[in-house]
Amino acid sequence: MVFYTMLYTGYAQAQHRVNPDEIKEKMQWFADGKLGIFIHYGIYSVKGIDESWSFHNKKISYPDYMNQLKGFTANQYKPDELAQLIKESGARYAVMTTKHHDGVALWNSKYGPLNVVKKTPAEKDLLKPLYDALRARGIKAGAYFSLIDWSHADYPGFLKDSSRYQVNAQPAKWAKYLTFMNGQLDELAKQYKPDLWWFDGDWEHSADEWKASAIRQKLLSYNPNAIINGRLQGFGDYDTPEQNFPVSRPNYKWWELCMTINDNWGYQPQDTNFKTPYEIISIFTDAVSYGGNLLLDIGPKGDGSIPPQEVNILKELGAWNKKNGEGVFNTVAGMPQGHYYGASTLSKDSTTVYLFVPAKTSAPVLVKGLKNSIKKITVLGSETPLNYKIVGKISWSAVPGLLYIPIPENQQDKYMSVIKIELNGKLDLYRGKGGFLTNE
Ligand code: FHN
Repeated sequence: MVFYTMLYTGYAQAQHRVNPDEIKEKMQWFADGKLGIFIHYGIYSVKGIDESWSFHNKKISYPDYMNQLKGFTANQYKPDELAQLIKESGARYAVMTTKHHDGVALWNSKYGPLNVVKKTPAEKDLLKPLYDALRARGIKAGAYFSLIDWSHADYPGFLKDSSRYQVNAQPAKWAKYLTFMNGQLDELAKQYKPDLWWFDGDWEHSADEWKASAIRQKLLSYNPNAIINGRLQGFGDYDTPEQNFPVSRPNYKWWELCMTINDNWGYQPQDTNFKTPYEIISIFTDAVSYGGNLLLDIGPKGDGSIPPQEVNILKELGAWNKKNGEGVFNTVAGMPQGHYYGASTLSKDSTTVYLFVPAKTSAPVLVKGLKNSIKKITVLGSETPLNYKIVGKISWSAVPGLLYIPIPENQQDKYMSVIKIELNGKLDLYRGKGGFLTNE
């Protein structure tokens, strides 16, 4: 189970400094894309221990942690197959760890010796072939980058109960670290041109200390359309709840839930607590119904191969997306709570509602407060129109009746059926309290 001894400090809840109106065009592919695959790959998968945190939290000594460099072969790392699997899952983007808090870069950085090309038997750049393979398949390429670098001598943080120095006491040392870190960001920007930057670890310092605004400006000067996640002390483009599913709709316009496929980010052989395809599909559709994305994490083994359970889940998710993707990709958030007890989405022109119905539903599905007349109702994957019934409509009242839709067993999906309700006109909902003579 992922457990961070170090609690996030007061720096964690930075206010958004970016005006949504100014970024909405570049955010469109992200808003439409809905599903990303997160890849936590690093030397921590050699022993199968917590990424970076294991030495930080003193579960293992720093030298023992770094000994994993010697066993990191990546000899089964097959970027083309990985990109193909990501394509098959239906994901529209992928985010690869370029460097975690342990400071081990997955490319041949000229800033410092700590990278897999110089220090491991893998001796190769792990980013370029993956990004090429993703882009060849039309998948956007994202770079996870830890602002924290617990290995770097000029970085203050190291072990959970020790720090090398205080930033305000040694500003020149901190400036040296920022030069190093920005040098690596320049390398990544120039060599790999990420479509999305996924920062992590901003909680250890303030926006001023990181010079977060300058980082944002710099990255946008390389690529004005690059998207920056919300872990840059307020200078990012979208919110990133982690593991915890929001129960009410997040306020910010764009958001993405990042979540492990089992209980850990990186590969850990003892962790077989995989989420089932149904659980993942229901979490995914719930996120989309709230106007968000899912960034589903996988953890390759030390040799780079993907654990078979993860391959299976991505394939099942992909098969579901292939049949039901119309209700998810390129849609917008669904009806407000109260109209349907489940996840829903809308077509962008809001003339179609999609309802997500868990498998093996025997009772008819109920929709409340739908004022529109209905053109047609189908289950995705079938052309046969469904019968439906409007119950309790009072002829002289403006309040709509209840819509009941039975779903024949032979049309139900094995995980989650998607009911497509085509409306006459744009969705029009009754939001009142059941007033007798009025519309309220
Ligand atoms: O500390 C990391 C953790 O190891 C993992 O990388 C996750 C992914 O979002 N981010 C950090 C904690 O928020």
